[in-house]
Amino acid sequence: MARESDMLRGVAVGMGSAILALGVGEFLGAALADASLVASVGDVAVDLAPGWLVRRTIGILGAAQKPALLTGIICVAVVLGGWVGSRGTSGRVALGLAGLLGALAALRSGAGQGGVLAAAAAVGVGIFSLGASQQKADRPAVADGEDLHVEVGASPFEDPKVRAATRRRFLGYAGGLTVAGGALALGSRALADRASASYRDVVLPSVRRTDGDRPAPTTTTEGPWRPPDGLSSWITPNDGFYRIDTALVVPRVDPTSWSMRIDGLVDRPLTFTLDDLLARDLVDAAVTLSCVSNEVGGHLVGNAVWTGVPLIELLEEVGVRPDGEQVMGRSVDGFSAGFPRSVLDDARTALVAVGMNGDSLPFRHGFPARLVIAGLYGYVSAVKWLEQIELTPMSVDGYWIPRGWAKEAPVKIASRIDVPLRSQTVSGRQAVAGVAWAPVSGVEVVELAVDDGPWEECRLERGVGPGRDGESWVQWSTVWDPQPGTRKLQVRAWDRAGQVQPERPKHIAPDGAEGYHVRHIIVT
Ligand SMILES: Nc1nc2c(c(=O)[nH]1)N[C@H]1C(S)=C(S)[C@@H](COP(=O)(O)O)O[C@H]1N2
Ligand SMILES: [Mo]
Repeated sequence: MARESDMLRGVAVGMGSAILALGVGEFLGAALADASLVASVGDVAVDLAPGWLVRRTIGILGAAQKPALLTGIICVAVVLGGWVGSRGTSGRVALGLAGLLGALAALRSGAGQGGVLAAAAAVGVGIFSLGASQQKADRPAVADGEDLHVEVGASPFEDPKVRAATRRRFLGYAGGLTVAGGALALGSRALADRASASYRDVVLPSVRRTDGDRPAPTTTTEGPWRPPDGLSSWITPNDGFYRIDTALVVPRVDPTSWSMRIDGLVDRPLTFTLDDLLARDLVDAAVTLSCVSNEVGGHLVGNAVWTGVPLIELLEEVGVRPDGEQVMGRSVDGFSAGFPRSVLDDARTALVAVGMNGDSLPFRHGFPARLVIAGLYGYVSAVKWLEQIELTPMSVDGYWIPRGWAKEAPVKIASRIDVPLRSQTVSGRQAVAGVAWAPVSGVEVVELAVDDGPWEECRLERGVGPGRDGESWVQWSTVWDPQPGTRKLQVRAWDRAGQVQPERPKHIAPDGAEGYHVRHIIVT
């Protein structure tokens, strides 16, 4: 009898602890990283789910798919919490693992260290509240105003009055946890809403120009093309765009008081407010942004349509002096990145960007303004939460240079296999596909080799969007009729200057990874 109620108490407290942990995770996630742990886990679930299932559930559940998924995740977490509460140590291990999962999902969705911190705090609070209830369990409640009369040798819990009081106290405790968790979750929504209010006030003008040369989309002789399941979309959606920065807490800059100055080795230093920038003739351009830390086959790369003011126009207005050889961007959070001004001579896209894929910049990607320079790794160019552009001699170093990364960092030619998915078992005729980039000249050819056989040219889709053709990645695909066994797929790209992607594997440090992306696929 006591056993059974012990267990029920454990379940109730476990569930309450799970709700409190979720609330803490959501609140800190919103406060630190502008992210929701539950939503991050949902994204992972969607990514891991087979394409047909996702499409089917969208078909059945429609727009309710996302809320249904999120509700599902919360329910699973609460049930798991109940189970955890009914166990001792093994439950805590499970809780730790759940937290690790949340942290990984948060990292994957670009929540950064703030997301990991939120997940860790959630687990910590969960374990603490379970532990606190354990201590209570060791001390029975005293029934209202009465002394305890306990038979020697019997557990105090055997006394029905004590049992009732203890049960009440535990239910009260579990209820308290639930209320606290719910309040925190509501608080996290309020935080997110308050932030997005200032965000929504910033509206991009609807009329924009493109400076690019992207050719009109053509249909190849092979006919219209349907992207295979699992192939990265040509435009990376904002909430799926990788995030890399040193910020523990995502800066939430107030757009009404923000301004950016251009100074240093210039004739006329100038300051621009956000309204100043928005009132100008804005340009749209699709540009692929990559992190120098992107491993061969990695996902620290994405393609977006950036909206902004051409940097070159702003530099002309301030009048750069001849010794102003370096463009050094600085952020509100003390980050800096610089590149030679001569990089801009080839008329590549270089923007003080205020928009990303038609919206204002998301907080995580630099609201209200950032630099985007085609063909340069982010760490020497793509300053988010931009506050200053300083013209300096080359001797001044940005944030990552004294930390061992190369001073100059053009993006290297690279290609990636997206489908078949890693460790997928396949059979029969099917697509092999992926993305390749070689800014700013552009990808000329992508080739695939099976089992170290001959290199075969793949079909390219150059994407439909504004901007200069060479500055965005291309999607490549081919049809593969595999023989059973373990097969080795290898991809490489050539740029329009006739350079092939370097074959010899090279570490990301100091100036970016090299080597062919290889994927071993089991064919049945
Ligand atoms: N303020 C600030 N801007 C920054 C960084 C940073 O740490 N702080 N990291 C840079 C690096 S290393 C990269 S790869 C890009 C990533 O941009 P994203 O997070 O929008 O993908 O931002 C760049 N801009
Ligand atoms: Mo980076």
